[in-house]
Amino acid sequence: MYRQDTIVAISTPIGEGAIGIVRMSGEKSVEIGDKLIIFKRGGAIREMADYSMSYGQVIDPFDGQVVDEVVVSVMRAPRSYTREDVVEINCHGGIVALKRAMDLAVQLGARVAEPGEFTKRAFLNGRIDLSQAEAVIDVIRAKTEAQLRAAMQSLEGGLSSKIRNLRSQILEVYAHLEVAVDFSDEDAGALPTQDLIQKLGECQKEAGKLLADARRGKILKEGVKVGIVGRPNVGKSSLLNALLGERRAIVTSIPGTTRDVIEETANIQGVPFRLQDTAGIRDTGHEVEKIGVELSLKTMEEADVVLYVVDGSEPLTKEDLEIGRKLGSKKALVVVNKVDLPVVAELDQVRQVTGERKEIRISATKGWGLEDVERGLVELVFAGELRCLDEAIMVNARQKELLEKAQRAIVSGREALEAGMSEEFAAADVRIAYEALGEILGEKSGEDLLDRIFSEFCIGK
Ligand SMILES: Nc1nc2c(ncn2[C@@H]2O[C@H](COP(=O)(O)OP(=O)(O)OP(=O)(O)O)[C@@H](O)[C@H]2O)c(=O)[nH]1
Ligand SMILES: [Mg+2]
Repeated sequence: MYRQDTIVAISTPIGEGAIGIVRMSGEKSVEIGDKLIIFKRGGAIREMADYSMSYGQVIDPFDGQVVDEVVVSVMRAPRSYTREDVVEINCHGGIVALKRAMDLAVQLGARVAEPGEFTKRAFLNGRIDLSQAEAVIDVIRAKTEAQLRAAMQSLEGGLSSKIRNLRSQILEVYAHLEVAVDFSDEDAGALPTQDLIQKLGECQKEAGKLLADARRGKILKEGVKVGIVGRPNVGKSSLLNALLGERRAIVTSIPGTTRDVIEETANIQGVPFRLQDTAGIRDTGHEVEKIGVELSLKTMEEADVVLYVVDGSEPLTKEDLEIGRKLGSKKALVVVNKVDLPVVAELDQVRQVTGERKEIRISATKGWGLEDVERGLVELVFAGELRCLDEAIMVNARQKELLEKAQRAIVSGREALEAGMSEEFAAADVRIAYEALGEILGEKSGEDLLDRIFSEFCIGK
């Protein structure tokens, strides 16, 4: 259960830095801080105003040695991250001083915090709900601005308020259904079944929209896997480098240069595209290259989108066409490279295997056509709905499962009513939906669930 003890952690990354922060939260943090820190101008943390800072030294109270020069701030309950008394000690960012300050706080009665325990306390003390607490991880891990925006929306309660709205609509339906069950013969003010069916239809739509926004959030978070494939020497690695704007992969005129899959993320219109350069696909007796080719085929299979690269400056080979055929039903762009040289490849034959897929002519070395490739990728993945990315929400696996459960229960409740079954059945379904949404907000969450969620956090958060 929730412990009232005082926790301490180094809240900044471990390593050299300009400053490093030791953070304490709990009833005794001011008292412990006062035993640990001496201010140059006298005074003590207990005398400091809320949200103010003071300059002092961390002194080892057991041997009187100066540990570090520090700036201390204090935020008292309930106006703090955890809603408890919080003391933050800004040390010089060296690991030895930070560790020593933390160890001393422990010797004076604090306990080393578990990962995410500060945020867990913020949740347990009612400052944020569970979906907001979970958003903190997404904010920390955001790799692009669009990701950050979506995560911040959840942190600020965007997801919670949508869930709460949906939940209150569901509650209304539930109340009417219960009235109908309890007072079946009288007119007790329950809405007609037809109205309830309609209301559940609206809830279903709302849940569907949340799930669609969540799918976009997932793309923002995990990125789009793009497999760059083709036969050896067509310029796959050159294309990777050109899209990244740096020399990441080795490029040579020797076919079979790339052996391993090289993945780098490019930020295209705010969306992370995980570009995967692969070994050129061909029949080969060379053992290392053979493994590379197997990896290429696997990458192609697992990609969300494929960039199928051919060399426009040379006649096609049977490998080119074989790879084209392997695209199957994959989303892909046909990239004709090396168009700075005369185009001699029989592109008609390519089109026969690639069908309707868009063809883009580029020169990876001259940087021609790269924007077309980027635009093509975005169009292929979002089919013109990139605008909707602003409405993307970050939903983790746990939240998604619960949303889907609620959605299923709403559908089943509506169907029960439509089939003319007794209101009891619909009421049971609607109740399941209501509870599933409550779980997203963290109502009635058991200790193991909380442990699992917060253990993903970094220490000191
Ligand atoms: N003229 C011209 N040459 C290019 C272009 N793109 C790549 N090349 C050259 O083609 C050769 C092969 O390029 P890579 O990028 O290594 O080709 P790859 O497809 O990664 O080859 P593997 O790793 O062997 O499968 C190099 O000599 C590049 O300089 C281009 O747009 N124009
Ligand atoms: Mg290569």
